[in-house]
Amino acid sequence: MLNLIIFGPPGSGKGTQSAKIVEKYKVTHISTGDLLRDEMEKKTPLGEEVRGYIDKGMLVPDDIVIRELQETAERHMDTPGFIFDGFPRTIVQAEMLDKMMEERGIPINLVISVDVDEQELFKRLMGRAEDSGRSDDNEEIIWKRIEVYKSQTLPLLAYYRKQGKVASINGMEPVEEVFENISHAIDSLMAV
Ligand code: B4P
Repeated sequence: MLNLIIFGPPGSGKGTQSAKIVEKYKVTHISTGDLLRDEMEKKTPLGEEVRGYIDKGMLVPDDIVIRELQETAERHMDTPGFIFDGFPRTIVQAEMLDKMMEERGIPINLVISVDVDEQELFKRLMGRAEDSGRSDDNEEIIWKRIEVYKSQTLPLLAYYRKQGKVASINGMEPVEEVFENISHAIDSLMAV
């Protein structure tokens, strides 16, 4: 099984690259951002609770995100692999994911870390704001999301570096070049 995490700040291209990885490697895409936005669209009590965090650029509490993730992953255990997009975002989430995957004998193989500088992140997300309709794509909240990433999510890189699983990719290049470099990292892993 090929189990990947795509890791990076908001606007680094995680969603964009995940779609291409799914097409090429036939893994199952799980984006916690998408799962949470689905809940918001359904306007369920859970969706309204989630909106309170996302609209402020804050992380949704671990227990909610972990439950969503586990339920979705359980439904796809017959897959040739997973790409986790936007998950984990905290150490608690990472430890839970490691436990879930190791218990099944299907550990995470590779963490693809996509690096993009802050000004470029802001530019991309403001560009997307024009047609995304996403309530968290606006100037004030974009900066807040970048701050939250730096304080709560970035420390995870050290967690995965200790496990020797991180491939750093320059996300400043055009989409196709970023994908070529990601493919190279995955192919090298599969050749071992
Ligand atoms: P996400 O849905 O994960 O949103 P995101 O970080 O903004 O990334 P996304 O994948 O959408 O954008 P991408 O970089 O592909 O999370 C949203 C919110 O949900 C979080 O703030 C949080 O509140 C909550 N949440 C989600 N998961 C959570 C968790 N695990 N725990 C707690 N809370 C959680 O693309 C951005 C733009 O860049 C696009 O317009 C794209 O076209 C462009 N782009 C991409 N690659 C490019 C390139 N190489 N060159 C130029 N432009 C590029």
